[in-house]
Amino acid sequence: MSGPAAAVSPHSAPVLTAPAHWRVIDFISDLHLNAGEPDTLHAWQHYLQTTRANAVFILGDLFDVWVGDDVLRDSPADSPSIFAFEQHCVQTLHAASQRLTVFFMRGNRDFLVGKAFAAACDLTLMDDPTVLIVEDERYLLSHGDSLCLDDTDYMQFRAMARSDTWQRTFLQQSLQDRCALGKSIRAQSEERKRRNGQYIDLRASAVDEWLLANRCSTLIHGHTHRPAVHALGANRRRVVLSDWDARSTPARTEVLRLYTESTSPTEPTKVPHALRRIEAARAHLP
Ligand SMILES: [Mn+2]
Repeated sequence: MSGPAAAVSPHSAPVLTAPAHWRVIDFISDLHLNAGEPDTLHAWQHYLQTTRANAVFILGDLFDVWVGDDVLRDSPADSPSIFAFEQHCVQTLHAASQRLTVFFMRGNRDFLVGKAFAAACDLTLMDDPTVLIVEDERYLLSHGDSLCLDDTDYMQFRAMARSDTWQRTFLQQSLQDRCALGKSIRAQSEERKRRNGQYIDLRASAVDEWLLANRCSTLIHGHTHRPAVHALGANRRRVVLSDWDARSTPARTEVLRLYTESTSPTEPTKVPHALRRIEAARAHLP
């Protein structure tokens, strides 16, 4: 839909209408894929190969870090690329895109994902936020970080890092320098979290404002790693996705699944739709 830096007014979010033949729609986010966690990578690959969803929406932070789409062109003649992991993930997404429809929204870790990545994966980039209409019901999709307005340090960084100038300057540096810088930005952010001693949630008034402005009753987002359904006023709700960690006990590989009107697995579909949390390994089941 747009380039990496595109600023979108949350008050007139782009709209995507689910085609009538979609029966099952999956939402995932915050997998934080990285070469150091092969179990989570394998769980995600198996999920994409087996899910019965017609469409998968990846709502940000699929990657722990993304330093630029040119990692996909890195192919040294005499040794494997240090970006073999990223290249492998792109192949996985491309294979999935031949079987189902894949959408990708950038998170705060992979905001430098761009058009070359989307083309290589054969997927569709989405703006944050985007309205998804399923059988007349309007869902607002977001990564969620842009609503954490009380995290002032992060909001400052975000404004800077999403600017064209910052991104151009960053992308002009060598891949090695970008990796080092990415690491230090992540370390600073972890340090800030430790100092704050608590996580900062989305600001409730801003959530309300976004939902109202886009005539949606449900916000689906990730980012906070605090899976929950928050009931808001006036029949509105905020559904928060889980992060993934296949090595934790129990493993966290959660998929939020939406069943459209005609496909409720065991019972008549709840109004407006059944939303269920399922484990990735069971994604092939009804
Ligand atoms: Mn995030």
